[in-house]
Amino acid sequence: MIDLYSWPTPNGHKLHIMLEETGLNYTVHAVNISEGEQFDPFFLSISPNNRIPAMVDSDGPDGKSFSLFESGAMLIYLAEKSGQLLPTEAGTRYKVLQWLMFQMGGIGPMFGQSNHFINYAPEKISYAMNRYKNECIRLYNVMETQLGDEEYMAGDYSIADIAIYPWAMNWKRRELPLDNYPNLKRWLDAVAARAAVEKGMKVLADRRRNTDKSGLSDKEREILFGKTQFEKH
Ligand SMILES: N[C@@H](CCC(=O)N[C@@H](CS)C(=O)NCC(=O)O)C(=O)O
Repeated sequence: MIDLYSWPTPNGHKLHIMLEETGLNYTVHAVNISEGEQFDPFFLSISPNNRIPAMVDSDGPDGKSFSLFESGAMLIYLAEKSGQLLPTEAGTRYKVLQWLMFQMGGIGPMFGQSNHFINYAPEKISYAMNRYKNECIRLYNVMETQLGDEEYMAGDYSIADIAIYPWAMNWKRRELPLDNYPNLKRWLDAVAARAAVEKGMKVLADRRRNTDKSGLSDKEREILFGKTQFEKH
């Protein structure tokens, strides 16, 4: 049994989709990151970086309980546990891992910062907004080219698509329409049409509320971006 600790954000959705795709038995536990539950001592014991998602597998390596954080590592772990969505043959495997790392090191941090400066920063800092918007455009172009050559990010549908989809689908938050990206749009539609993706994107949906722009209270803003983040826990 997998206990998943998560919240309905792009990084959480990666795992919701993966668990639905693989059919592994799981229970999801909500960690309300706007209320500071990511600083709860139990959660920090399995996720010392105070970020969702994290998980505990009661049947981990050697049959022992095993915990893991960082969504990319978790996707690889679940792919290996289930024998799905990550090929074993070296050539195709590293291709998938390459695009997974492209998400972890590029899409996640850049889209995240773009989102921050457009939607949450108390002042409009045009240098920062442009810097991250241009990085997003650059990453869109990389994906557009790749998806002109391949049906999915690394050939067949894989954990690379699962990692990228929840970030790419909410393009409105980056104010970057997809009109000039037909391959990206085709891929988004194909991934969205999968039953497991539809189901995964609905996990914890009842806990989601508007946290755009003015949607955050001062307390939530303090927890997510203020000194709570920099104190030693
Ligand atoms: N590199 C991490 C990033 C995880 C992450 O940034 N999670 C966000 C939600 S999408 C979070 O937990 N934020 C809580 C906080 O900022 O305290 C991963 O891929 O797992």
